[in-house]
Amino acid sequence: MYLGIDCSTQQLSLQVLSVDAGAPPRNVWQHAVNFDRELPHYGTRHGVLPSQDPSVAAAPPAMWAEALELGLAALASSGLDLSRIAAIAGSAQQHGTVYLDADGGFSRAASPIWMDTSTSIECGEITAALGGPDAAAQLTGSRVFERFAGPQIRKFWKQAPAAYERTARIHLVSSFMASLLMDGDAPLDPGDASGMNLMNLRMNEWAPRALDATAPGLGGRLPRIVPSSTVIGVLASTWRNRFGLPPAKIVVWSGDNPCSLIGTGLVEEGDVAISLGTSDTIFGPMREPRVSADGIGHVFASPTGEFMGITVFANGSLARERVRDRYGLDWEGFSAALRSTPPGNGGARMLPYFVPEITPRVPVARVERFDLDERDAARNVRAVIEAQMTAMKKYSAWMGVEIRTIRATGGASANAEILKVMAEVFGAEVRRFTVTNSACLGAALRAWHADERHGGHDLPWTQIVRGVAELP
Ligand code: ADP
Ligand code: XUL
Repeated sequence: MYLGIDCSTQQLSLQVLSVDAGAPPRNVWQHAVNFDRELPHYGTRHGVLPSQDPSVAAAPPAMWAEALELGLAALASSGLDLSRIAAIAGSAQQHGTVYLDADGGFSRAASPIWMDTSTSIECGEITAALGGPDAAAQLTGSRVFERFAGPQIRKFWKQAPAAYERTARIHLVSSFMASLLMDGDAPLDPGDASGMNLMNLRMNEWAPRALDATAPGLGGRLPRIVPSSTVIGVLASTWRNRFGLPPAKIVVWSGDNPCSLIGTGLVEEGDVAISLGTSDTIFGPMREPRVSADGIGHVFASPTGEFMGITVFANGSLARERVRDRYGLDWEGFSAALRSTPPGNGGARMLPYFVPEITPRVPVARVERFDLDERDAARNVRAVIEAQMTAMKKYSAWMGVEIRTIRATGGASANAEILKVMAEVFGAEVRRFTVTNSACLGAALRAWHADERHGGHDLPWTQIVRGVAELP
């Protein structure tokens, strides 16, 4: 059995796959720990700490650690034969940084996360030092973006130099969580490390020029980078003793988007997937790193050893929920509104930037309506969805993939009416995955792949995803 864990913006999910000879893996158990509801003492809203400054978004890393305890406690009482768990891999929201001192305590209490947009000045400084936006993108796979780890680290060094000095290790959420499992110092995989503006994308190693452009003495504070299929340790005895868990192998964690690539079965260039989660993302595999010429989107390393193109939208589920709540609807009412309005919405349109937007870059939240009456609930519902889908189509063209089929995943992919608008806007077939949490599934599949590899069997990725992360 293989355990996948996904530490996302709003919750920690766990999933166990059972792999029996000759048959595709079966999902035998799953569980989720919602941060706001189950860990209310941290005071987060949608997993984020309230902030006076709308450009600042942070979360308490201690909350993620406590969620891991709750998740493993649930696993302990699942009734599964835990001794069968051979390996554990994980997925985490990308870009968030965790700062530890030499004793393993937090040298920064709150971790900036991917929704933070407060580092425009640092982005400019790093870009200039790297020789301009295109040079930065060619080196790291992306122009310098506010939420990426590099600019966030630079801001911390500038604003709190003493605390930076005290920091012995700067983890991403993924390597922080893996460190907790093995009670050690976990490395990063290239997929998550490509969300930092610090890694040489073609070499999968830290880029000295980018480190120098970011903060002094940074190289010694970063984890190592190891291939995505690496076994990095075993489950620490503290967890084994507390929860009756076996000495399972710990596989290096990755970002939620690289894990989703595997969890949607996208192991060869061709199709794309759209994840409608807290953020909306559109992504697909790439054999070669074709960096976006117009600075939209990113190229990340894929867990398969190749690459992935991705464009990220901050106004995903939270924007849909804002419109839903504004008109006192539930998801059923939201769907009914989509059914009752025509494609094109009779010309009524919305720019739905309820929070600062990543794609296109909108630094200050603002919502605008065109030929759209704010009191008209149904048209507002259609306007937000059509705006999201139109932006996704426009800003994914750089990936150069002819989109014929879209694999839909994420919480909102449960909504058939939203997927209908997606199909209309893209002029493509949209296929819903039965698994909505493809990041967690992808993590569990990565655990299987790495375990086989560790045992000397290099299973092809097409075999890993067959029958479980495939289109029905
Ligand atoms: P994350 O990116 O944090 O992992 P999920 O992929 O789990 O998020 O998606 C959670 C979101 O899914 C919720 O915030 C909610 O807005 C949305 N959601 C759940 N059910 C529906 C539905 N029927 N229609 C639209 N959105 C939904
Ligand atoms: C990716 C991104 C988000 C986070 C949170 O670049 O910012 O998708 O990974 O899910």
